[in-house]
Amino acid sequence: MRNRFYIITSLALLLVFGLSALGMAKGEYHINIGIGLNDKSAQYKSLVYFKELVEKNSDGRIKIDIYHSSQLGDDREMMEALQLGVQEMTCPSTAPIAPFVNEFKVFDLPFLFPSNEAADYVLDGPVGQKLLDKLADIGIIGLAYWENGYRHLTNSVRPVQSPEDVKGLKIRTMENPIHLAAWRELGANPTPMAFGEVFSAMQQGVVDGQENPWGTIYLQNFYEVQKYATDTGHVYSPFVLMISKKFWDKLPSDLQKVIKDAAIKSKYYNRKLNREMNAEYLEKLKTKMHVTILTPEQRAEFKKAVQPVYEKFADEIGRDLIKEVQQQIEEFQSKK
Ligand code: TK8
Repeated sequence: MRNRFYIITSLALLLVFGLSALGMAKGEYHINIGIGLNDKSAQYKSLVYFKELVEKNSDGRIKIDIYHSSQLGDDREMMEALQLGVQEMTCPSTAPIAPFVNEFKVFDLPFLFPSNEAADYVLDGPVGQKLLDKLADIGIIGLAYWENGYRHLTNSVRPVQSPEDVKGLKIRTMENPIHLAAWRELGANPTPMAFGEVFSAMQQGVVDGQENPWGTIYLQNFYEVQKYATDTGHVYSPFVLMISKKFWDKLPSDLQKVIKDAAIKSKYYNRKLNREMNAEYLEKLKTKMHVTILTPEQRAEFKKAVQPVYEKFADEIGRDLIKEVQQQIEEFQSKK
């Protein structure tokens, strides 16, 4: 009888200590981050940097696991999981955020930002912050703008030098009405699709082309199923590093600060790395694909062709918001 008592107590103690040791190893708080890109992307590498900062500065109280290549779902599904509190973090482009928070559509306007630096200025300024804050209404905390970058067209049919060449091409776009409208203005036949399906859709000929930054085109092996690329740079895609509000509200404020600080610090890391990688992979792609580099006059043709989109979506986005962003861009340009 006695023996049994001892055995049971020591087993119970073992279990309690064992679990708490496990708990310590795993951290008091556990964050799963999911993204669509693979583990070679600047985004993944920046998340590793973020994870290291958070784990170190929280003294191991927060433990982070990163899942790449849409293992946890596509951008829309992951945002829904954040709302429900069943996934803690993700980092989508602003385009798939727009169906959740309408104002984000402003960043989908083609040829809006004249440079990376102009984008930084607007995103890090009052308008950028105002939009991040709006995410709270849908149960998400926007931590920082990271960078996906300028998007460029690829296709498997022909070299593209003018809007004329785009006519009839079946182009995959992100799930966003402004992107669809812009490609329609160019005479393309656009189809919205989650990122995880893009490679096989191109491989099977369901679509002729897609558009993404150079790093993605190279690192996701898109060049294996796409012959032609053009540096259209038709839109700049910001990423938003975001966290579930349900999870956030449970965190003590010192740990919220650790996460917030790490998000900002890795934002600078991410932008620098992303710009270096996009430049490097453009050069690599030139050895794998037929790459057309547009003259400023040729790019202006594309810009002109998509202009109707601004007026068509002005009311939906909000004329004041568009004006505010444009004023910020002008402010940046005049400071240069
Ligand atoms: C990855 C996406 C991707 C985006 C797209 O989850 O869907 O084309 O550019 O990077 O956010």
